[in-house]
Amino acid sequence: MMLCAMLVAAQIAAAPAAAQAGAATPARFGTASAGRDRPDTTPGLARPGGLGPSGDSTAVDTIAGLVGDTASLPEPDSLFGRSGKLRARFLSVTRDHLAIPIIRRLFGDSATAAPGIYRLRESAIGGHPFALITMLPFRIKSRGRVGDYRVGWWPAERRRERSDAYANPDGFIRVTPDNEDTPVSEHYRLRDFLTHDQPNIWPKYLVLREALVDKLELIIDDLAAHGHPNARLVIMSGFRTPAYNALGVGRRGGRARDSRHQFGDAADVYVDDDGDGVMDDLNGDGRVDSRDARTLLESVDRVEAAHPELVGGAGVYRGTRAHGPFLHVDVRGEAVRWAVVEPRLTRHRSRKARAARHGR
Ligand SMILES: [Ca+2]
Ligand SMILES: [Ca+2]
Repeated sequence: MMLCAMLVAAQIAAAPAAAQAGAATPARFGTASAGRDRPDTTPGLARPGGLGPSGDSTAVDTIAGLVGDTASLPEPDSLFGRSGKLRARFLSVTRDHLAIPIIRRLFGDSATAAPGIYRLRESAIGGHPFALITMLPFRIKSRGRVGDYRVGWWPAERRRERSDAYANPDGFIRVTPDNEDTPVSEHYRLRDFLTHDQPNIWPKYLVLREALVDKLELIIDDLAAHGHPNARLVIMSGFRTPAYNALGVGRRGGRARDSRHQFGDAADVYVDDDGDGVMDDLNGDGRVDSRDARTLLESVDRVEAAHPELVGGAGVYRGTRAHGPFLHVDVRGEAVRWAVVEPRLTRHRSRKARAARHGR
């Protein structure tokens, strides 16, 4: 049976040569010390949910070299991630997914030629939508902006990076009103991870790592296996541009200067099945507090035990007037835990947080 060879190639930005030149630094993971990441409580909550119709509908293009047969389909993990629920792969010149034979076969070398979103028809592969998203190279940013969108400066642009995990991102995903509903996984779309600022500036630019998306899907799976089927895991804050993150750095804002949110591999999340905008009573004790975020943390612990390559930070946060309790989760490459919880738990938290800061 022949694979459907039609792709919708849309939102192709001009700068193909730049996409190939490749000045971006690969995000390698080594040691990293702990850092606290505080929430982004800006209104405009991004939520997973029903995926809207495709916003990309401009050019329909047939790219040579896409025709194959179903016998050549990959092992599920190679395309859909460890969760089996990824619906997009991000391509940069430093993370060459075209090295994966099936991606080269499906999308062809052309996908590296121009940043954009290359979509397979849903019937093409396992009945799922799937897209290859080619990023703009990091070096396209100029004077703290990409186009009209203000991003600021990443830590490694200003000073020596504390570790490889804090190198500059690979590149940017260009997000427009027409493509923001592009699924990146079964439960999440590009828009769910956008920084909550500059509402009238388009395109926006997004830094996002597949490993984070994969981990969030695995957490949803784990919750299902532990009494919380179809959990609605809401992203309160995903990617934060350094410019936006800087607004909350320090004691008052509580954000970490080197926050993982700037690297597209962190999200502040909570489960909100009842849709009231705050964490549900996950542990069933009749109250909504940081213990419910701890229940979510137990899920993260199990996911990391099963998938050590997805380890990262996890921080429990109590609710405030501005937001309910939530869990910070990231994939920084080193398991780190901290908590900012109710007063009666503070002493315990402080000890753990100190230990985490010292890399224990
Ligand atoms: Ca709720
Ligand atoms: Ca509870």
